[in-house]
Amino acid sequence: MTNRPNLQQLGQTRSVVDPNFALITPETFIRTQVAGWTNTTCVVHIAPVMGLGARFSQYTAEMQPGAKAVAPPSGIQRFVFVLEGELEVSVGGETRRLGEYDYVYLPADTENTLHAAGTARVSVFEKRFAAHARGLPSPQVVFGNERQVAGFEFEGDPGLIARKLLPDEAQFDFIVTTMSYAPGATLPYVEVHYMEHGLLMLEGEGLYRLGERYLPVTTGDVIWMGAHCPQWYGALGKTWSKYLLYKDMNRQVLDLK
Ligand code: UGY
Ligand code: MN
Repeated sequence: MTNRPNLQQLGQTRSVVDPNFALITPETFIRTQVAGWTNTTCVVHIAPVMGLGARFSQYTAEMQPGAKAVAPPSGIQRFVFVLEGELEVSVGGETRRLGEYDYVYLPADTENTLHAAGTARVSVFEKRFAAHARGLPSPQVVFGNERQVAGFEFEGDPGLIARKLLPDEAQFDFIVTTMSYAPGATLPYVEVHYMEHGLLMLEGEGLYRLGERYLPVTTGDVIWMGAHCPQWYGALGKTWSKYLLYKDMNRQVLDLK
C-alpha cells in the first residue's frame, strides 16, 4: 500500500475548464476517431464545439503503422508538428519525410496526404482561412524544423527565446511559435490581447497564470486561452521549458465573432 494515493481515482485532476481558458492535462485525455484519419487515434483538445469561443482546433494524432490522413474539408488550413516518429507528406507532386520537431503548414484547398510507415505522434492545428485575407496572395506550403529556426530574445531576455515557425506575413491568418524559457525565466509582463492561443507544453514545467489562477503545468499539458485572457508564464524545474503556441493574426478586428 503506497502512501501516495492515486488521486485520479478519487475524482481529482489538474484540468480546469473556465469560460475564458482551459488547462487540459493528460490524465483527462480521451481518444477518438477523426474523419479523414485512418489507423489513427486522436485526442481533440480544443475545438469550437467547446462552446467557449474557440475558432480553431488543436488535437494530437497518434498514427499507427500504415496510418494515413487526407486533406481537411475545403477552406481549412492545417499545421502539423511531429512530436515523435516519422511521417511522409505528399503535396504539390513532392513527398517529404518529416521527423521529430519537423513541421508542415498546408494551406486550405491544397491536395495532400500524410502517411506514417511506423508509429508517429503529431500535434495538429486547424483553422478556417479568414475571408478577408483572400485579396492577398495565397499562403504557400511551409516546411521547417523547429530546432533549425533562428530564435530571438523576447523583450531582450536571453533566457526567453521565441521562434516563429511560420512567416510573419499578412496573407497568413495565424502563426505558430515556440517559446523557450531558462529555469526561472518568466514572461516579462501579464499579457492581455484579443488574439486567442492554443498551447502544447513540449518540454519542462512551470506555473501558468490564466485569468486569476496560477496553475502548475508540465510537458504534455494543453492550454486554450480565449480573447483577452490574462496570461503569464514562469519556468520552474532545472531544465529549459518550451511550448508550442498557436495565435490568430492579421484579421479584420470587427469580423471576429
Ligand atoms: O506573443 C504571445 O502572444 C506570447 N508571448 N504569449 C504567450 O506566451 N502566452
Ligand atoms: Mn500571448
